[in-house]
Amino acid sequence: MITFYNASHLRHQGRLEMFRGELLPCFERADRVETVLAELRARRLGPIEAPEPFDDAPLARVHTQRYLDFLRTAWQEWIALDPANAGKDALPSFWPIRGFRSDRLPDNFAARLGLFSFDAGTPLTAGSWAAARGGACCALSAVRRVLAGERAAFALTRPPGHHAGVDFFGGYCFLNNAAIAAQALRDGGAARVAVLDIDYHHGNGTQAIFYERPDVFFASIHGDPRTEYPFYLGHADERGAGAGLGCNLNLPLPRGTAYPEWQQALAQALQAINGFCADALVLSLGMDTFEHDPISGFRLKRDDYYRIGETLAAQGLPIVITFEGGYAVDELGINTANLLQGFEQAA
Ligand code: OKP
Ligand code: ZN
Repeated sequence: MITFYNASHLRHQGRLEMFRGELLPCFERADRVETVLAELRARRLGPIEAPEPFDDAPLARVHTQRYLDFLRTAWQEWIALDPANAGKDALPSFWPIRGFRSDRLPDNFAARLGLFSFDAGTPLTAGSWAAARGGACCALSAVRRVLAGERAAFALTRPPGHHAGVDFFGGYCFLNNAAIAAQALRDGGAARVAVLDIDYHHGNGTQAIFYERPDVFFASIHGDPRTEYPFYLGHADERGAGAGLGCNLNLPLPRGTAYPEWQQALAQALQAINGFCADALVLSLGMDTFEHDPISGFRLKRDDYYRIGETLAAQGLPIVITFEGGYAVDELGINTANLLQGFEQAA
């Protein structure tokens, strides 16, 4: 399988994230992607290429121009507040919750930072825009290959994307790579596209982007939002709205779920995707379902990932894979390569 990797991900290295009243070192670290890259190379799982360049147009198919402009200029504005900010990351601490106005852009940068975000766990750094953009270019390059007839392509992206919405960042995500890929597949001729999200955390951004769309099906298997991040979306009764009613499937599972129950949810999601008659699949590949993930609660084991890869290959659709979460860095490369190898051997 071809992998797209962009070294500019190294420019996004958040320092601290807010958790329960203290600032902790970021879980979303650059070595996550480096360990996956090393394992793919060691197993010779296929060519590794740099992404092709793309302009902002395919990003603006998913995100608002106002949000993209904010991301592009955010760092300059952050250091303009105070030159000493160059040594710190920007973390929001104000948000326009119910009853506040979000139609007016505040002049104050800290107020704008909160307007375009939903948590204090996603530091914006000097290189965040470059890194996120490079990741989106990996996803778009993978789409281009699949549209040209390749069965599968892997975008080894970080920061991840599935929590980012039309105009907000959060959950370590800035640009929604899976949504950008799904939209690019649509724009490239695929009439119906399914997004399958198997990250431990619900892909609230992707769901919201396509919630009223009949042409993009979203299915997600994740920790139950009653107890798990992102808390405010991802319940089983969210089935789509308007023309998109019936095109959203959430399969929340309790903390502690192991592979036998998890794979039943996978079979259910794939059955729904079959019923939708998708022409192409985007896989939001979060690897934080692993039993030793430090921030998640499922109990998948390393060999389970071979089986997942085989199951996805048996499904038969062309597939664009975007990398999402996964924080057990020591095993992350092995687990990810297991899934891709399982796919390749069954494809
Ligand atoms: C991003 B992705 C950890 C708290 C968790 C945010 C989790 C974001 C997950 N101390 N906070 O879906 O893997
Ligand atoms: Zn996750």
